[in-house]
Amino acid sequence: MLTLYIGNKNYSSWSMRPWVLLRQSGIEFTEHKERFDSFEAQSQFKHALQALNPHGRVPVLVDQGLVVWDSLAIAEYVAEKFPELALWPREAPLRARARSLCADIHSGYTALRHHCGMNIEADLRDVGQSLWTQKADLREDVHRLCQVLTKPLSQQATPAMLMGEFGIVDAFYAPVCSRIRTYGLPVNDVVQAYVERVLALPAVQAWSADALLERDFLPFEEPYRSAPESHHKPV
Ligand SMILES: N[C@@H](CCC(=O)N[C@@H](CS)C(=O)NCC(=O)O)C(=O)O
Repeated sequence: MLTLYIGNKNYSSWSMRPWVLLRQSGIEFTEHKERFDSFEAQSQFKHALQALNPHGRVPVLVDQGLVVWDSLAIAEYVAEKFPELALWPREAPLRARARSLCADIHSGYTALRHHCGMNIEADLRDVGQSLWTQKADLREDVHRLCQVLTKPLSQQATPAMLMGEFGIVDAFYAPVCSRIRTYGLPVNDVVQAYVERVLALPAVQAWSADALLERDFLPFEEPYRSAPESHHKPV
C-alpha cells in the first residue's frame, strides 16, 4: 500500500498535486497529514518529515520502505508503477509537451507562486485585483501561462484535459487553477473554461472539500488576512 505524506490541504499546493493524481487515477493509497505547525527546525512538522527525508518537506510517498520525495519524482514513480494508466501521454510528442508544462510549474511561475499562495478557503479577489495592477511579474507569469495553455486547449475537438485524458500535467495545474479562482486572476475564456473543468474533477472537489473542513488558519501562510472568513464559499 502506498502512503502519501501531505501538509494542510488548504495551503499545500505541492501536496495537492500527487494526491489529486492518485485519487483521480483510482490508485489506492493511505493519506498521512502532517499539520503545518511551522517550518522552524524545532517544529513537529519538521521533526516528522525529517524522519523520512533530510529536506523535511511534503509531499513524500512511501511504498514498502521506499521513500520518494518531491512532487515530480512521485509522479514519475507512480507513472512507472502503473504503466497501464498512461499518466503521461502514450505518444512521445505529447509526452514531451506534458513534461515541459510540468517543468514550467515545478521550477517556474515564481511570481505567481510567490504573490498568490494557494488558499482554497479564501476569497482573495480584491487582493488579486490590486496585485494585478501593482505586480508586473505576476502579470507576466499569467500572460505566459495563458500563452502556453491556450494552444493545446484550442486544438481540442471537444473540451478536455490538457493532453486529452486526465494525467500528471492536469494534477500539476490543479493548484494553479485554484489560485486563479481564489485571486480572480484574469485569463482568457479558453483557459478559464479549463480552470473550471479542473476544479470540477472529483479528486479536486474532494481535496477542496477536505480543505474547507480543516478550519486551520495559519498566520504564517496568510500574508493577506488576519482572520478566516466566516462564510466558506462553495467548493
Ligand atoms: N519541489 C518540492 C517542493 C516541496 C515544498 O516546498 N513543500 C512545502 C509545502 S507545500 C514544504 O514542505 N515546506 C516546508 C519547508 O519549506 O520547510 C516538490 O515539488 O515537492
